[in-house]
Amino acid sequence: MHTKIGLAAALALGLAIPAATTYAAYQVGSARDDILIGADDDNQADPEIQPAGVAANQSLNNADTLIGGPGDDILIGMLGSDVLIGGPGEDVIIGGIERGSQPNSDIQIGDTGDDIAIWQGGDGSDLFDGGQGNNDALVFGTIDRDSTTNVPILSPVYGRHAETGLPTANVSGQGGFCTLEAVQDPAARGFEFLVRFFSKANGNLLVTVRTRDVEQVFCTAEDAAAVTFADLTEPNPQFVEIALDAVRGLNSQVARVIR
Ligand SMILES: [Ca+2]
Ligand SMILES: [Ca+2]
Ligand SMILES: [Ca+2]
Repeated sequence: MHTKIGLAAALALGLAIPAATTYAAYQVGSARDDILIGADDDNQADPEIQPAGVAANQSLNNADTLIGGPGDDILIGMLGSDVLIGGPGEDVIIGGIERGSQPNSDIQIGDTGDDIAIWQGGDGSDLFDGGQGNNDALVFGTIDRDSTTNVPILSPVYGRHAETGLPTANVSGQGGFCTLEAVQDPAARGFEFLVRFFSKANGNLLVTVRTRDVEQVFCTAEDAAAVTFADLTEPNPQFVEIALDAVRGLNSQVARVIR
C-alpha cells in the first residue's frame, strides 16, 4: 500500500522516490527529504496478526510510527492513532486523513526546525509538540486529497520542499472555527495550550488539539470565510482575523500551503 501510494504520488509529481526503510507499521526516512505515508496494514484483515476465529481485536487499528529523520520530510499517518516524528529539518506532519474513522488520535512531534502540522475535519483529537524552532505552526484546514486513495495531494513547489512537493489546504473556507485555552499547569500536563475546533453549523465542540512548543496556530473565523491566527508566544494569546496575504509575513511555508 505504501509503495503504491508513494509511487503514484511520485509519478504524479514527476519525482524520484527517496529511499526510506519500511517495516509493517514502522517507517524510517532517509537523510534526504522523504514522503512517508502510513501503511495502515496492522489491522484485523492481517491473518498473521488476527488469528482466524478470534473475536477480540489483536491489531494496532492501523497505527503507524513514521520517523522522518534529517531532511524536510512529509509525514502522513492516514488511518489509526499514529506517532509521527519529524526529526531535524522543516517537516510537514499530517496525522490523518481520517474522515471520522476511529481511533484517530495522533501524536505529532516536530523536533528541530520550523515544522507544520495540518489537521482537517474528521481527524481526531491530537497532540502537536513542535520541539525546537521559532515558527512551529499548527494549521486547521481542509486538505486537498485524492478522492480515491484519500491521500493528500502534494503539489510541486520551488525551493524548500521541491523534492517532495507540499500539501495544500482550504483554511478560510472550512466549516469550523477555533478557540484557545492555556492549560493551568503545563509542566504537569506536558503541553501548554488546548486548541478547540467547533462546527460552524451547530456550534458543537468537535476536537481538541494539545500544543507544546508551538508558536503559531492558523484556523478559521467563526462568522466569516477568513483565516484566523494566534501567536502563542504572546502573554495572553487570542485568535485574530487576518488577511490571507498577511500569512506570508507570519510564516512563508504556511503561506504556500493554505488558502
Ligand atoms: Ca496509520
Ligand atoms: Ca525531518
Ligand atoms: Ca520544530
